[in-house]
Amino acid sequence: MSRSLDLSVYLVTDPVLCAARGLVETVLAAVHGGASVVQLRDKDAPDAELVAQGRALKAALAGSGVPLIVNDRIGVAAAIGADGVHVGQADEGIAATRAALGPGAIVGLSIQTPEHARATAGLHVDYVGIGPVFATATKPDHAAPLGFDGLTKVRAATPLPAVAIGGLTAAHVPGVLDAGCDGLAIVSAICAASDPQAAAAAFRQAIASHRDEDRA
Ligand code: TZP
Ligand code: MG
Repeated sequence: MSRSLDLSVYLVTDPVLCAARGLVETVLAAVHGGASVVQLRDKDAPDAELVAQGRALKAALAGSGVPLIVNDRIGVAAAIGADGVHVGQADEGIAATRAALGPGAIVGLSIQTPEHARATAGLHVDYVGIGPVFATATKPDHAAPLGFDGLTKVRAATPLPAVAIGGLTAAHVPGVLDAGCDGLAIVSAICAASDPQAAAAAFRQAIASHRDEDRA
């Protein structure tokens, strides 16, 4: 990876939960609050629509230093000129993803088990997303929740940077960081918040406080 990646507050967008405020407005509010990565995730939108949304997001994020990552769709990520792509176990393999986007792209991979974590050895992946930590309505087809114990075990099985995902609120920051993760990936606790900027800031603040406690 050619740049340093701050996974602390990793915002994942949802088309329904961002609809009231608007996708770009919700993302910008979250970034002003301290979101450090943005993933554009929409399982249903046609490619052309997602490309248009991604281009608008990329323009809005210009100069912020916050990378834009596209969920699943490599061709869409390439068309947007996004910073990277996030794929799951059932998506295109990492080698093909990397070949399509090049060595400088950020490539993230969802993992659910210690076996998945160990299987990342030798793959050119920049970070893993581990989850779900808790059950969540945001991803109806999610695997069995890991809880913090399961999260700790999966996280321990790979040295890659890692974000946790699934049912997370700012109250879960200590548990996620103590499990060894580098950040939290969040959909509803930011996108559905009445104030996404304040919600992102609450995650940021909780992470800073917990890191300070660890240093004390
Ligand atoms: N992958 C595992 S859980 C999940 C994804 C995309 C959704 C997390 O959403 P929320 O609203 O933060 O629980
Ligand atoms: Mg996927």
